[in-house]
Amino acid sequence: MVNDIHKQRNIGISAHIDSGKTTLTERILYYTNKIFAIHEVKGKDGVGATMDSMELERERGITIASAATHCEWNGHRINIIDTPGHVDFTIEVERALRVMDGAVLILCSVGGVQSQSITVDRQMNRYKVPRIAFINKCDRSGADPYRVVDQLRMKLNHNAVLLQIPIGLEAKFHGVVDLVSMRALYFDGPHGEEIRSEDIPDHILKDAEEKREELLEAASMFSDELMEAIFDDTVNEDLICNALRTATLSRKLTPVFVGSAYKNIGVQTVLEGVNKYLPDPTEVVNTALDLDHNEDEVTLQSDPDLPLVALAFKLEVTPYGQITYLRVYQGSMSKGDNLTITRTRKKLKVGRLIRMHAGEMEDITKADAGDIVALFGVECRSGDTFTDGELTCSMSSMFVPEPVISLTVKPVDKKSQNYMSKALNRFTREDPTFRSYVDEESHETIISGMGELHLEVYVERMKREFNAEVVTGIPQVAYREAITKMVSFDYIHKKQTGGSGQFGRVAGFMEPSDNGTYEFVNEVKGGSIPTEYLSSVDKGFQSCFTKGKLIGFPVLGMKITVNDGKAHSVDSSEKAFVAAAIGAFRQAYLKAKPIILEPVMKVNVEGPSEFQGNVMSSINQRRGIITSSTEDGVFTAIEADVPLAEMFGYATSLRSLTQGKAEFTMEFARYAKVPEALAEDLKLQIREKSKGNR
Ligand SMILES: Nc1nc2c(ncn2[C@@H]2O[C@H](COP(=O)(O)OP(=O)(O)OP(=O)(O)O)[C@@H](O)[C@H]2O)c(=O)[nH]1
Ligand SMILES: [Mg+2]
Repeated sequence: MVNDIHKQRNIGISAHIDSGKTTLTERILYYTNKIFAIHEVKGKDGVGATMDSMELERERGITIASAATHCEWNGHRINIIDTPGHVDFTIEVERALRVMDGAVLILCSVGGVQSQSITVDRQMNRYKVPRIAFINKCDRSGADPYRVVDQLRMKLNHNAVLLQIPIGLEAKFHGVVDLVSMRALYFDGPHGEEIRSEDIPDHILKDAEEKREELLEAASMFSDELMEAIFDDTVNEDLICNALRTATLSRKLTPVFVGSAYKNIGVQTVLEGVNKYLPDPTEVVNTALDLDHNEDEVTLQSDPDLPLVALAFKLEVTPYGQITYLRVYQGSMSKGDNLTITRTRKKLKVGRLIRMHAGEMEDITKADAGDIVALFGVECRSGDTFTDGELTCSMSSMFVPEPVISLTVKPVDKKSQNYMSKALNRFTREDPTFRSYVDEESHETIISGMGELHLEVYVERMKREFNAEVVTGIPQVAYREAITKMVSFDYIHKKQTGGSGQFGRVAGFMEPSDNGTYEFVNEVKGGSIPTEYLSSVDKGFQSCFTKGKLIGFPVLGMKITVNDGKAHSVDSSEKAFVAAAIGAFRQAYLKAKPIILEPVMKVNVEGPSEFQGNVMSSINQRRGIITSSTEDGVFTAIEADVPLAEMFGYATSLRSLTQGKAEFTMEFARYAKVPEALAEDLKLQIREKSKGNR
């Protein structure tokens, strides 16, 4: 096992759906001797790819949950997370990128930069992840990696530079020219495991030289040494690699590789690229908040001898215990160590420390800074920070998108009821974008998530993994409420008849928030509300957000300022101030002119240009606004913002409008006000429904 931290890589593999992430990972595992046979996603042998270990993933041929594995290549140890491409499972990409040091962005040589490539790229930017790009599927008809490089530049604003050019394309694609070594590489043997290096064939020598010039010019911007060597004609491979490494780490250049994972062409060179150009853990800045010192930001060092700081970024609840995926940022942890969870200050012992290989666990005894491992059998939440008790610090959390769609689920009998609650308990713990609650009025269980597929997968898993037979309702839009006016409140909660009484007065004002998040401002002077009760006031207000008074949907953030109040020396309590805040909220909320907000989706439709008119009118009919449309003579890509409420059943109508030749993807863009006329209808509908439930 390699122990040198400079030879450690943590990489995420992310991209648009179906671009070949799992297929690429399967090859990587094969070439690094982690697995001894290659199985295809949806392959004829019916086994399925290693990383798609869930039954449902194998059946559908899509990745649903991200999976971690590790391998060794050329003296480097590489931890890999293969993520799903479908937007409904975007949280899986989010948490992988949160903890990875580098990433491989895969693109399809035919589809190019697609809507989800843009989303994934944005996520990589959010966590400042340096990446290399791999243009896959060069064997497909219509493959044009050069066009994809242009799109990387134009659409994603990358300084994308080809490190390779393809030898042949489509059915004739059979190797790559490495522009750094100026050698032609072919991948022989039954699975491309034997690399044959030859002189560049004459017919592409000129192209290769031209592209190498471009590569040298781009790389030399990051190295004076290389620049000089170019003038003196003393360029060597090391100089180029060093310059490219500096450039990639600073995220100012994206090296581009080409190949075909399926046809086993070029995969090893991507692995080589991971080693050469992506950062080791010491080359990435990671910070935590020091709770002992005013939440000051401290930079963590990938040093195993310093106090431990680790982040739980994903968990899986199994019947035998919880698997908690951890990234160790500083220090080290060993089997038998005592750890502290910063949030709860709870202590726990490391029973089993493991390394994950898709669905399998391998026991280990120690993990050092820079590594990605898992704990088995401890209880914690996703996003928790672990320390060895020496530091009290917390790592910043990751971005969690709000659910946009909900569904009622009804168990068919008592037994299923039991199983269903077990399943929901597990899913909601594992996936922060999946929520479930019981509606107080209708007593129905409602699940909500990121899209139809997201909910469908969980309903299916309830049946398969938990034996819970459920009947589902029609998907509903997850509306939100938000106030639009500033209003003041002044409320006294008083119960002073008999026994110990309750007393609390809360005064202040509520106003719309600028950024949609909740903010609680304390401007109480002279202790009119004693400090110890302020958190109860805050808690009381927050408890009102789960169900707004307008249509009963959650309230989006607002700013609440409390500037006055009153307490009673005997009758005031935390409970009394929670109640006072709830009273104050009720007093002011409807006066603050709440409106209904609906999720608006970014919709992307791609298909043959002959159907452009049909597609556009289908979007217009759905209250959509077309934001861009690009056409290359054959294919048209249309981007639009469309309210989710109008998108149910769109797959079916698009199919019939375009003879099944167009595809669409959508993801949440923002909340927007529901037009007045529709809002009235909605209020009526919801009122009718709740009457029916009584
Ligand atoms: N022709 C061709 N097909 C490929 C290539 N790589 C992958 N595929 C096929 O593309 C399909 C999708 O591949 P996956 O590896 O599942 O793609 P993915 O990116 O993991 O998909 P999700 O995880 O669902 O987002 C499968 O049928 C693969 O066999 C390639 O290089 N060439
Ligand atoms: Mg996959």
